[in-house]
Amino acid sequence: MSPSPASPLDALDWIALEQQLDQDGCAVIRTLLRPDTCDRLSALYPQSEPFRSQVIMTRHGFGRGEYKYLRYPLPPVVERLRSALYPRLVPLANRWHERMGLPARFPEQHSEFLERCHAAGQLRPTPLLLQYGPQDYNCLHQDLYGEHVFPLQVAILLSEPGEDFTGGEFVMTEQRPRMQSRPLVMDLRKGDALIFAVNQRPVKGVRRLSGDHASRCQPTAQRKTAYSGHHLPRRDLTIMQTTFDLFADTESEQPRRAEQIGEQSWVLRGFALPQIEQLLPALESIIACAPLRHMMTPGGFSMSVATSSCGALGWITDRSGYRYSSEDPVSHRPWPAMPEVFRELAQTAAKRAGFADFVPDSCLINRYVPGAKMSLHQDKDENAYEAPIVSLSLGLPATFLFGGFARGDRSQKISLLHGDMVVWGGVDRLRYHGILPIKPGRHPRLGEQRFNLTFRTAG
Ligand SMILES: O=C(O)CCC(=O)C(=O)O
Ligand SMILES: [Mn+2]
Repeated sequence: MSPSPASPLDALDWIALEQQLDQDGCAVIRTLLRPDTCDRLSALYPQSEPFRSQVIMTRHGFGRGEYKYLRYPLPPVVERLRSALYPRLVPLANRWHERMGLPARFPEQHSEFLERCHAAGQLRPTPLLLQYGPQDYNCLHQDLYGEHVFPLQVAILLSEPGEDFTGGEFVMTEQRPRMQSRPLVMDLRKGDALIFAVNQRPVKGVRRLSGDHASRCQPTAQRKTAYSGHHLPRRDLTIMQTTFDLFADTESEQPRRAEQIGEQSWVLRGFALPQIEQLLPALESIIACAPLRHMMTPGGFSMSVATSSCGALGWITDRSGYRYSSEDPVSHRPWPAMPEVFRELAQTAAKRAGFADFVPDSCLINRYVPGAKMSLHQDKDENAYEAPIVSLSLGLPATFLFGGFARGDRSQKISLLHGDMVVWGGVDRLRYHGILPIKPGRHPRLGEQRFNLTFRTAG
């Protein structure tokens, strides 16, 4: 049989595959790609043209190894597989959603689903090639890229176990309510495709969400050839993986530009990106000295964001109110000093927005995980309002609400991405503002979280 690219799908027993997916949350299609097709895809890896970005996993604590996201136009075989597999999986995806009480239903054709993703700002393709060498691994994780999530994804092994590499098993765990999580080790060969749940699926006898995690881990992908000399061509473990949705535009590639959002208010897109390699380690060391904590509002609620501070003064809240304090109420020590790279960035951003003499003495650090938010409020715990507010967004995208001078005034909705800054002051200094609940996602640098740094002159 020499099938045309889509025809192997027709020959498959989709009833059995669905049953398997229902039962285990994953199913294997044997030899979905022929060995020569696998080799052609793996051979793309060293090239740069087919890819839009590369992730070195150690840099983000994701594991060890690297992966590259394919750019549009996708290699024809990937494009065909994605659109041919999707309609086969839609009935099951819709059934899962119905059983889990999730409102979204998926359209029949992949092109229609892509349109829906586009409308929500999810524009970038998610197919990727992962490459693991000796000792590389990938920590357990989920692939969630935006608001629209198709509940099933596919990984195809492009290398031959035992020949190209040893180890490197694909592991999935399933978290079950009130039970130990169940690990599954997949036995895959070159060209085999694994269809698996992205995050949640219904489980028999459990009517509500199962809290199921489909994840993978590659312990010790070791080349057999590694033992026989270093001159052999490097043949590692390569995997092609794709979800059926699209990436939200979370990457640090937004061009630098300034957008005026009020008389004395600006969004400075991508403003912090040139300093990002200095900013992230500085942030990390502050959090190591003054760990993030969920503070209590005066009304007795725990804030959904976790906070810390650096600089002479740190913003705090507890049952006795909102205020600034020169010491960390947890350690009773002064807050960590404000790193020079923070101060300089805040000053240049303020200057760009027309506030030449900004001297911040406080930097509040807010950490949002998906679902966390900040209700509309004014920043008015500072001693004086001459100085502007300078805020930096890092990690997952957020929708910033920028309102008027009364809580009920209409707000602009502004999407803030990694590296964007917002400055407001002067006549706009007391505008109401807030953050809508953060959508699920995984930022390539910071994972499943957003950080906001707010620079103020408080004292
Ligand atoms: O997270 C943000 O972008 C805003 C934070 C904020 O307004 C605040 O902490 O006062
Ligand atoms: Mn604020």
